[in-house]
Amino acid sequence: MTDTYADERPAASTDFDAIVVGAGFAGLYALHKLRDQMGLRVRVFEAGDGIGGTWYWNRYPGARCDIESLHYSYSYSFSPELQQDWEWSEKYASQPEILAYLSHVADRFHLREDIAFGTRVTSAVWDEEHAHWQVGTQHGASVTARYLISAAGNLSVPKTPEFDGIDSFAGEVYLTGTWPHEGVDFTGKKVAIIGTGSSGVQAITEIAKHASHLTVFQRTPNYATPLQNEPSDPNRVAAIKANYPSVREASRNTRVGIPYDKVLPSALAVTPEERRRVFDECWDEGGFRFFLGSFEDILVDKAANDTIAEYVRERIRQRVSDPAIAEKLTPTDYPYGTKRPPYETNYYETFNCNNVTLVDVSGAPITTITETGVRTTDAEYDDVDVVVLATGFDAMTGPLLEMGIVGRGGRTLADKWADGPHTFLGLSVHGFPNLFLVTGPQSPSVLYNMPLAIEDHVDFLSDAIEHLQRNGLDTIEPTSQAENGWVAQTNEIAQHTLLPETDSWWMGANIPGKPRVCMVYLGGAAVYRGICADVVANNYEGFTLAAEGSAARERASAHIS
Ligand code: N01
Repeated sequence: MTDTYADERPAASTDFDAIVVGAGFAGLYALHKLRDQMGLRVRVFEAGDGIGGTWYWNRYPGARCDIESLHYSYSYSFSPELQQDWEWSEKYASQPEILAYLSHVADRFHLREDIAFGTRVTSAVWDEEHAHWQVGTQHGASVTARYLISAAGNLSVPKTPEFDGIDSFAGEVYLTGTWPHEGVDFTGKKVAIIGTGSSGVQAITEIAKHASHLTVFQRTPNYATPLQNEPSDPNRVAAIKANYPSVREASRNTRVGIPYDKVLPSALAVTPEERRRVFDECWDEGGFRFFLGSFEDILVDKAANDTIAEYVRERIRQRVSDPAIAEKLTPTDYPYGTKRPPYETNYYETFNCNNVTLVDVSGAPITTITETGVRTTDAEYDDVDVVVLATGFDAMTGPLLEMGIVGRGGRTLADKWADGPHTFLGLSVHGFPNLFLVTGPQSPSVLYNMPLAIEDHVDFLSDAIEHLQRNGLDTIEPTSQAENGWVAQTNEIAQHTLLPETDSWWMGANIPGKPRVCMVYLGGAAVYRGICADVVANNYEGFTLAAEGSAARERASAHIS
């Protein structure tokens, strides 16, 4: 595939005003906002052959969102007409339905024409002299733009498998994060799946319905709780559509972008009966309500956490017939919610089926994918037709470090982030002017309803660009002082929670050798939005705004002559 934009280059000091990397939720909105509302010249580079980002790649069986599509609104809010027109068929949308929604958005706003598909960005170098980014792609093209916007997602680089021998396996191997578009027929096949995170839990339940045998390799049991999916209720749909602006406003003023209105202060301040009533209610409502809708202190007080953890354990034991299997499926050695909890539909019941075997590899790690199956340090599991890797992602920093970003003085982002991410507000980096990270590390991102988090960041960066243009400025860059303060604040907030205790991708601890540091700002979306608003109100406090590069020189020479 070749890039198609070479002959479109306008006669300007840069090829484009902005380059956006990625055409998922973030890239599509960034393109619409910058191009259609601000009149900028924008090019989107997308590695995939279609729009959708995470919903383009993750097509594994059972893939589905676990934030409610309508009520808590896993969708864009920027267009009231779009909100009214689109109909979600289920409480929690499936991957095909979300992809259809994004496809509708791309068509409705004529976005595809400015997206170069099948084009991965391989380098992005800040040109100090001209104050612009020089962006290279896998096809050898190189273009310039004043602004570089990463909309590359938080979970878009699959983790490199830690096992030897994958290439020698005689059967089929699939990664949940790069699933074949034509689908996979598991009928009558003997399947091995590795990983029991959100992807694994969803895939296991579906694959077990078709495979002749499914062997599940579990290293850490998860606290999976019911999704409670159901068809959309027309009365509820009508009520929300009649009140969309206030629903959105309420979402944005919460911790995670989901307006749970019944959260009580402490699990320890109520009677055991009341606590159980609350947990039962959250369980029955399902999804994130169980994780974040019960008591405020679940993620900060170990004793409070023990109460919900024990509740889930009890539920698991009730649902799994064989007590020995139930024991293996029950997490005991880390607090509830310190790994991102999966949501499920009949996951635990799947292990009551005769065609499903659970292998606990916590004490005997997988070493090799052999020609015929999976080898651990103490056993061999042969006669496998298909291996499915649901082993997760190099989250948050992975997609940014893959892009070959080089800032002022030739310093690479990889070098700057050698001990973990350093950002201001999770959307900008000192030494990397005019670079914006949509839902970057150290923003609320993955713990804030993503479409809303994305819209907030795109609105912030487009306002900043508008501010620069209005004031005849070329660059925006956080000061090192502001950045250091933000990193310290993010880490300090994390230390007040239970999250750092557990190995999770939130902590970078799922990748051997990756710096262990909290990747998410845990102060909550509402607080974070207030901080961003103050930064803007105080004339971009924490940022240096400057006139530099060719635009400044052109203005200066025009002035002299
Ligand atoms: O990845 P994960 P995921 N040997 O990292 C195991 C979002 N998401 O793709 O816990 C054996 O959670 C690993 O074991 P352990 C959501 O934010 C959302 O499932 O490291 N096992 C773990 O069990 C989610 O959190 C949705 O001990 C190995 C699993 O692989 C995020 O994406 C759906 C191993 C990886 O779990 C990532 O989820 C899907 C090894 N060497 C995903 N290496 C919804 O919206 C790894 N594992 C519903």
